Amino acid sequence: MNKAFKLMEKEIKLVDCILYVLDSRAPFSCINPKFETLIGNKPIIYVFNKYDMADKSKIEGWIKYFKKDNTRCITLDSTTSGSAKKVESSIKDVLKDKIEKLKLKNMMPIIRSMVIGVPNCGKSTLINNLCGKAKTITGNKPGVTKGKQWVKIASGIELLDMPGTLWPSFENSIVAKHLAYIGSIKEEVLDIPELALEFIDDIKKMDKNILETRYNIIIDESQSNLEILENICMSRKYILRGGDYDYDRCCFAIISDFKQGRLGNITLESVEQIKELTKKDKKVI
Ligand SMILES: Nc1nc2c(ncn2[C@@H]2O[C@H](COP(=O)(O)OP(=O)(O)OP(=O)(O)O)[C@@H](O)[C@H]2O)c(=O)[nH]1
Ligand SMILES: [Mg+2]
Repeated sequence: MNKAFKLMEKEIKLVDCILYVLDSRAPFSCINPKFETLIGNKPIIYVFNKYDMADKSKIEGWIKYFKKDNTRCITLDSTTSGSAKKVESSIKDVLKDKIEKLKLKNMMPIIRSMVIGVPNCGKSTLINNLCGKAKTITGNKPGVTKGKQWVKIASGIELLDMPGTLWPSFENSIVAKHLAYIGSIKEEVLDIPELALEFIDDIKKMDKNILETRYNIIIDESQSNLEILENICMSRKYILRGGDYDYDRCCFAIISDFKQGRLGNITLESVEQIKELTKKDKKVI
């Protein structure tokens, strides 16, 4: 991801503002600590994308947390046609002084915005929504956009689609886990069975009802995560020919269910967890 970071460093000089796309299922984990110095004092618009898949009350808390003088926050479902109009208004509003100045000089105001965020958070989908056409390639896996791409939208705004950026090592293991759950990290480099057991543990602590409803199981306090996984195997009939549990299939199915939103509207992190999320425990995924 160093290449993408260098590209960003180079292109950022050309833009007037930043559209920082966050996945509303893990908005804090989508903030790259390395970006702060790079962005400097360019205005930032935080887009809480995939809002349709999120826990709205937790997002309310995050919006209060993120809102600073020079930042705006927008909630968005980029897959709904026309929904990104509010992003356009926000860009114009944040740069109204520049637009006014150019108009006074009888110049056509051109506004350039760079769209950044972790892989798979919906950057390209958001751009397509804004221009009303599939001008960029999208896909439900990380690393779809490989290089920069400028896209013009009707109202004099030019958007720069960028490859998703991750940081080479994660200083916080919760952040690393959350980015894996939301599909920002390539499955090939993950230990899915281990991740699925962690996921069961996290969701069980958040609200065990989510797992009980989806998989038609009952969870009691004394059960281990492995026992819960085995119950899901039984309930889903993920059983191998010899009668053993098909753990691998079940683990992939659970992670995929979350990624596809089949477990309901979930936001994995809340503002109250900020201490846990910022603690440096140096686990590298
Ligand atoms: N439900 C929902 N899905 C979304 C939303 N935005 C994007 N998606 C889906 O998320 C997946 C990733 O979207 P992309 O636009 O390719 O993501 P990206 O950030 O450009 O990804 P990279 O180019 O890999 O960094 C696609 O399957 C989109 O349909 C949203 O607001 N809601
Ligand atoms: Mg993309």
